[in-house]
Amino acid sequence: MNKFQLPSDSKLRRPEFLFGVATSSYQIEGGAQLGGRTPSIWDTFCNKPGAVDNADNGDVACDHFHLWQQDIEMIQGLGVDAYRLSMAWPRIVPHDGQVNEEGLKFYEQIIDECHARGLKVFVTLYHWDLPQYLEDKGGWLNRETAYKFEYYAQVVSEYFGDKIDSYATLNEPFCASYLGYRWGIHAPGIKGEREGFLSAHHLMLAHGLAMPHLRKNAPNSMHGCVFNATPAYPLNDSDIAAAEYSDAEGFHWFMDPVLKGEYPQAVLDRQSHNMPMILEGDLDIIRSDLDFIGINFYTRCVVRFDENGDIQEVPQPTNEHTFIGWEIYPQALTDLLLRLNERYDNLPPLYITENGAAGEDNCVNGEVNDQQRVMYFQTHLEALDAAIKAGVKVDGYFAWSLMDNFEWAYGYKQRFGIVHVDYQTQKRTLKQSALAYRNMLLERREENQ
Ligand code: IFM
Repeated sequence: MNKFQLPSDSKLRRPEFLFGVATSSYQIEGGAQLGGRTPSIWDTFCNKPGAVDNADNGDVACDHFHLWQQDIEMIQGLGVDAYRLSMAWPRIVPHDGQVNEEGLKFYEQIIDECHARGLKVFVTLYHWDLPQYLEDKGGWLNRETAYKFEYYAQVVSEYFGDKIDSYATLNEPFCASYLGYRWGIHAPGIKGEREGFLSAHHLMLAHGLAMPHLRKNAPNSMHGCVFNATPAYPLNDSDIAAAEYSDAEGFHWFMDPVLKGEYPQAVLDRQSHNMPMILEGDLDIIRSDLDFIGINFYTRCVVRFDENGDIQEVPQPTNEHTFIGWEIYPQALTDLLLRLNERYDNLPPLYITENGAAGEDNCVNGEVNDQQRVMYFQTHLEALDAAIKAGVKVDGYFAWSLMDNFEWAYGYKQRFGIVHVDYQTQKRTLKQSALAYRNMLLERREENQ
């Protein structure tokens, strides 16, 4: 298939529906010691023996630090409407309280180039590269970090204002807290149940503290927050409560305080011994009216209660999986969006800010035949369309990722790009999925002209 097919009545054909591609700073930039940037927790984590597959790191990554211009030209060539990127906090505030003009300028040239090429710019302020100097003082376990983030958000929004079309405070606070501070598989590599929930609360507090600055400094931009959700399904009828709880801890825990001003009771009860100190007024800060919510969706999970009453994930080996081991189950995207729509009365418009598949892609004679990814996108676009037709307001979709990049603890082996990167030469090659995306978008553009 050399083009994603959208049926004639597809809601994704509307000209106002936005298509894009997404990346994040640490995963693509490289230039780790250039332009005044100081280390982030990921630079430190990558140096820990055994932390990252193959001892890979983001020192060079896709060398976007030098190749940004050609990369933006390539993005424009895909026919997308928008580019979602993140800013590296330690490039902008490399030392406590000290702003790096060069870091701001680095992103300014990228934003200007995108605009000159007709691309909207969606910026995420925090995609996990916390400055190491803050981790040295406790990182997200220290309440102060939330106020440091407020300062950083203020600096960025004062400088760029409405020039950034869309601001997201955080990307996937689930990963930043649970993977980083609860299970220790992401930076900074801390393991502790209490630490997981404490860091989560401070991240959400950081979101809430940043919001008024974003509103004030960029009154015409959109403001939101991005959550990942892996919806749970019960293995048997007796496991329905297990699936409900899995969702509660997995994503209601992050979305409820923002949209409802409260944490889900089921988690407060089950994890009462691990609960953080929630100060009076914190939930008023976190609760915020958003212009959009970003949803990152990749897969689902099937769960059951084990003999101890603990929730256990049950692999589904008969279904197809991507190279990273995630089940392909597009129906879960439709189900998730419908469930969110039902749960929150005040749900703002949604964007699918990430969706994609990992492969072990090889470039052979200048071609990358990533058929599984092509099918993945095709079926997920259909699942998204079904949710929109059933009444969920979704305004855009971003493919994860523009190009192969540093996939955190998996290093460079897991390739999520629609564009292949040869890390020896930094050559970019459009995979079949990129061509299918481009052909669909060009056709849609012609139709809408
Ligand atoms: O690569 C990551 C991204 O940084 C955050 N969301 C999930 C992606 C795939 O694991």
